[in-house]
Amino acid sequence: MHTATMMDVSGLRSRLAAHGQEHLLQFWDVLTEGQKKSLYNELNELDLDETCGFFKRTVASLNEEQTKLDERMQPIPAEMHGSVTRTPLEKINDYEEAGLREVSEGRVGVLLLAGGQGTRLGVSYPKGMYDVKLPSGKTLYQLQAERLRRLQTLAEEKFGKSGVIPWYIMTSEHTKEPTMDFFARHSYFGLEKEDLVVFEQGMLPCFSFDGKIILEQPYKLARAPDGNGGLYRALREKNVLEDMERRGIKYLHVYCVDNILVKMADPIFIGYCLSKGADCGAKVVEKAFPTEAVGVVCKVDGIYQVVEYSEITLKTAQKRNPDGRLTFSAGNICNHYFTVEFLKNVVYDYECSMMHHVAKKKITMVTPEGKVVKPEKPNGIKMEKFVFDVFQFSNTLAVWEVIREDEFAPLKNGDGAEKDTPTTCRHALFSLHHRYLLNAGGTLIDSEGEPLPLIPSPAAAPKCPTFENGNTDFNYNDNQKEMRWDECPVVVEISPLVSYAGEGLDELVANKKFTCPLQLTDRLPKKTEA
Ligand code: UD2
Repeated sequence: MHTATMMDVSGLRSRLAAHGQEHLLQFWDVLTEGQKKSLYNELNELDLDETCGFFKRTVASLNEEQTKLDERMQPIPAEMHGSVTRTPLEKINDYEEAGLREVSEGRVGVLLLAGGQGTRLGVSYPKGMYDVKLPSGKTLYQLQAERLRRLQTLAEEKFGKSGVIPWYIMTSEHTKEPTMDFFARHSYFGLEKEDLVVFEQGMLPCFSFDGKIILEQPYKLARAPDGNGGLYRALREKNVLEDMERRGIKYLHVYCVDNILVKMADPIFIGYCLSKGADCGAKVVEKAFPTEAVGVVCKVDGIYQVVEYSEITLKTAQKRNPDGRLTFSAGNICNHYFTVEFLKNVVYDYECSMMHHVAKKKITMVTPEGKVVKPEKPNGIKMEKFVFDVFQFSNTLAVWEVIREDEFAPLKNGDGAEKDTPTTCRHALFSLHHRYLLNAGGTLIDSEGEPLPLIPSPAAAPKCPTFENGNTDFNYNDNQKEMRWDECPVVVEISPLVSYAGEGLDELVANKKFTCPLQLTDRLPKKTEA
């Protein structure tokens, strides 16, 4: 009773009506007092001008842009971007050294985009907590934390100075608490608690196609995170840039959570961007096929930009050069470099002018009869900004092409899907670590003592163990289970605490033979044969 009298419902009703949103109070009379209070507060705090303005602007741009965009797109010329495969090793070493120097000086930070809802993977917890069933049972968050620790050590060993790489983690309403609890439960995986800065991005109401905000419950709006480009607003509103400045951070590696091979604060990428005097950078891989779900780095009206896979037409995605290669082949892998100076400009001067993109989604909603339904086809839109949309404000964008097998294996779908699953991620990591082992002079052998080929044929397939519930007992026979050859050709896992990217393995593995499964932890491996 008391609460209801405090609420100016008729004032709220007329403000909603002025924006065509009066339906949001359609269940008012049947709500409990608690529900009324909750809905009233939610609506009262909503900036209706801004939110409805976003919707109008987003939809208007959608109607005019689509076909025209295709005509305005141009590929980036090959000579305009660097590539691991076209750069001499000495040069790559120079880049790496420059990057490591910055790490040792404490001028490099990493920022993880972890506010997504992971709908495709179908888990209710943050993706970073996912265990892809490596022999060690390590989650994506743990792998990332350990790569940071190792990189700090490498920089210190090289330059005699220990710089800390602070880890900024952007979460959202759904992912913040579980992420923080997870790290606390695991003692921050050996990192210092104060070097982890977890902050939350904004949420926006979802709209029906005709511009009505959707109710998820009779007393609650349907809301979704405002896209990974919500980063810029969050950096401002949560004072994150101040934290970076206080720590003396000048360069930031921004990446998405689900790439099991991600090279945290990759010193080569940082060194390359530094050498170009870039304010922004993007890592790319050559697109595998026209409809691969990666954006393409290109020029639009002469300005560097990423055109997202959801916004490129099939015709343009399929376009080929005379040599048969895809015209738009620079596939974005959501690994970006920014100078903090550039971010300051974006956050304070340009963020407001960045447009939202439309994602048509199935949004849980309440019917006029008050029934909560999960629609079977898209019934509304989520508005999202994209992290790479700031490239348009860059003076110098550096594009660095890397080898897919070394650096890109995202976890998007559950097992059973065709690609980007826990199995493909595991496989990619084993395969990379097998190459690290070979490069360091080690050999993997089968039960007959024959070397395992790098790319095994069905006939050469070993029987592979599975690792349930983080089981780290490597009794091969006990765990043995037949799997398809291409699911599990080799099982080699090298702890990031032992090696960040293949370095430092010689003394452990040179001239030695190993059988699968092999796990190199910070201790000497168990299965060694002279
Ligand atoms: C992203 C890239 C795409 C390609 C692909 C490679 C964008 C917009 N698209 O597409 O071009 O590089 O990755 O894997 O970057 N996230 C948030 N807040 C949100 C939404 C997402 O933090 O509101 C995070 C999410 O947790 C993830 C990252 O952004 O770490 C990318 O999100 P996604 O997996 O939904 O992106 P995807 O695969 O559509």
